[in-house]
Order: sequence, then C-alpha cells, then structure tokens
Amino acid sequence: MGLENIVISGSGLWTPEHRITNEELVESYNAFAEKYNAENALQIEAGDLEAKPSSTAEFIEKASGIKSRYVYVKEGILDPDRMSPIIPVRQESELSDQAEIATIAAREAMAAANKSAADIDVVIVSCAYTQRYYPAIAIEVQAALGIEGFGFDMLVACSAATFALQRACEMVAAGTARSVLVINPELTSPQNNFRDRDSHFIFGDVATATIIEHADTCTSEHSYDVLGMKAATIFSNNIRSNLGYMINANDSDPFNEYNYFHQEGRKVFKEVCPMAADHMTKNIADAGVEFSDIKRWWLHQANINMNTLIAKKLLGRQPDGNEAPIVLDQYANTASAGSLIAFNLNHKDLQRGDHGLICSFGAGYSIGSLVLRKR
Ligand code: CO8
Repeated sequence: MGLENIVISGSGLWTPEHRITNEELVESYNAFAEKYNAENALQIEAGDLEAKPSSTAEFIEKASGIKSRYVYVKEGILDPDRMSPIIPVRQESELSDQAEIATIAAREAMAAANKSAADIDVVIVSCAYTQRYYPAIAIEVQAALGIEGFGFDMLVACSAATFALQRACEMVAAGTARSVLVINPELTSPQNNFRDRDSHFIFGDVATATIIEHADTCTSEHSYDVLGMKAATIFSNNIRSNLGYMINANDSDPFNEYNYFHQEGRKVFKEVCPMAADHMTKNIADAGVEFSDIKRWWLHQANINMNTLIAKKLLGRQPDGNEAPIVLDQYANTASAGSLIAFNLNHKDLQRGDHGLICSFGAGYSIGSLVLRKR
C-alpha cells in the first residue's frame, strides 16, 4: 500500500486561558517544601526522611528552556497545601473535561480543512492519558461533533500524535475512511507531581487536532502531502507512570510518587537524542527527499537543549530563525502535542513544494515522524 495522495489538510489548537510562570510555580513549591521540612524536622534530622530541596526559576529555564505553561485549571496548583488543580467531577450527562478540550481543537481543524461532520469517518483521540477507560473519549467527541462511523482512543505517551496520524494515513490509503480526525487532548496537569522538585515544571495542558484525507477531496488553503512516515519503539523504564486500575488491588497510594510521572531525565536525554536524529535521517532518505530540502523541523517539545542538540546533529549547525520552531518556552512539555503545536503555529508561511518534518520522541521509548510537502 502506497502513501500517494494522502494529505494533512487541517490543524487545530486549543490553548488554555490560564498560564503559570516559572516564578509562580517555584514560589508555591518552595513554600510547600519549607512547610514539609518544618513539619518533619525531627525525622529529617534523624535521617529517616529526606529534606525537600528548593527549586529555582533560573535552573528551570536553563535546564529545560521552559518559561511558563498553560493549564486547564489554575486554582489549586499553587496552593502549598494542595499542589494539584481543583477539577470538580462532572455528571455523566455532561461532556467530560477531556472531550470538551478535544472538541474545541477538533472544530478548528475541521474549519481549516473545510470539513463538516458528514465528511469524517473516523475519530482518533490519542494522547498520554485518557481520563477514563471507557466509553472511549473519542466516541464521546464523535457524538458531540455529530460524526458517523467510529472512534477509538490510543495511548503512546509522547508519540501518541505522530503514531495516530500514521494510522489515519493508512486508513485513508486503504480506502477504509475518507477523512480521519486525530485529536491530542493533553490534560497533563492532574498527573503532574507539583510536589516533586525535579519534575514540577515540566508539563502543560493543550489540545491539538489534525485532519487527514485523500488529495482528491482536499479543498484546504494549506495542505501537505505525506511523503514518508516511520514509527519506532524501544522499551525503557526511564520515563514511567504506574497510575492505573491495578492501584485498588495493589493497596497502593494513588498519590505515591511511583504512580506519578517520573523519569531519569539525564539518561533519557542521552539515549533519545541520537535515536531521534537517526530515525529522522532514515525517514527523509526513505521518502526520497534530499535532506537539504527540509525547510521546517516541527520537533517534539520536551527540552530546548535536546532540540538544539538534535538540530545540530541533523544540520551540522544551529537552526536558523524559524527552521526548528520552539514553543516549549510558552507551552512547556505537552506530551504528544508539542510537535503539532509547533506545526499549527508555524506552517502557513511555507511555499508550495517546501518540505517539512514532524517528529516526536519520548516515553516508551517511542519515536514517530512524518515527512511532508506543501501542496
Ligand atoms: N531547581 C533547582 N535545581 C534543580 C531542580 C530544580 N527544579 N531540579 C533539579 N535540580 C538540580 C539537581 O538536583 C541537580 O543537582 P546536583 O547536580 O547537585 O545533583 C542539578 O540540578 C542537575 O539536575 P539534572 O541532572 O536532573 O538536570 P538536567 O540538566 O538533566 O535537567 C531535565 C533535567 C530538564 C529533566 C532534563 O534532564 C530533561 O529534560 N531531559 C529529557 C527528558 C525528556 O525529554 N523526557 C521526556 C518526558 S515527557 C514524556 O515522555 C511524556 C510522558 C507523558 C506525559 C506526562 C504528563 C504528566
């Protein structure tokens, strides 16, 4: 099965209205740490407990490039006695939180692609976490948008978006769907451990959406031929969350650090950068595209130093201006959505025939990329 005439024809982005700066986050974490250390002074002194070290905004920006992040709900996150957003449980008759943000991004992507609900056959919701196991968030979104056909959820952490886009391309190429709506509602803040100095700054909330269809039906102003796609996974425990339905049977505390996102950041950095660079090089070559023809690199947005290193490995130099756009300074790490935010905000200026590449890398490990050409 070839990839001929499969296109990306629309992109949507939902950005939360609430924003938290590094300074705000550090102030609340440090207040929490001070209080914790005071309350546990005796045990810390006896060596039975470790004192919580303090965080700094300077470290965060230097180590990650992150200056601020958007969050679905800000209330509660900065309260040293709570350190998590306050998101009330919704009635089953109401649209769930994740379906709501997914729907907003989806509508924007559909408008960009000039598609109505009647044109779409499949909805894939693909992200790092879904807020429940069933019914699938995708089916709820499908109903909210009035789409017929079918929907399903997919979880591939940081590569959830690129992997789902590839499955969508295959469906359109196989003729089992006319258009596919892929949505990445990354609601990370409820799983972010704001009490952990090493990771409290990493994540932000966002939703992205993309339409994949056949070139024959495409009427979009900005569309892209998919020339090549690749996915790879290599098992690693270096980025892990153990939160899941076994907690009840394990008698495990759901707020235990083991159940939150945790990582060996240095190891991830060292192991993933060369894998991602090799992966992209191979995808570009297999797509029959000259490396030097890639005008835009929409890279995963986890860490600015990682992106600089990868770009240098690929280009042999620092990327120029908008060649490899960075959005993590404003959005932080948004799991699978990062490369698609970069795409959403930085694709309309490309000219017909220009090439670009979307690439994700992270937990799993998982790496996914698509080589594109503007139509
Ligand atoms: N403030 C001040 N100092 C700090 C802080 C802080 N907040 N945190 C750590 N330090 C200290 C450390 O204790 C250490 O001190 P010392 O040298 O005395 O031991 C020093 O600073 C350096 O620490 P690190 O070596 O840990 O710092 P790094 O330079 O490696 O930076 C990073 C840490 C930013 C985490 C970096 O390693 C990194 O970004 N690595 C790549 C990680 C990555 O890409 N991971 C992917 C994760 S995302 C993903 O896969 C999706 C998961 C699903 C979503 C989850 C949603 C919740």
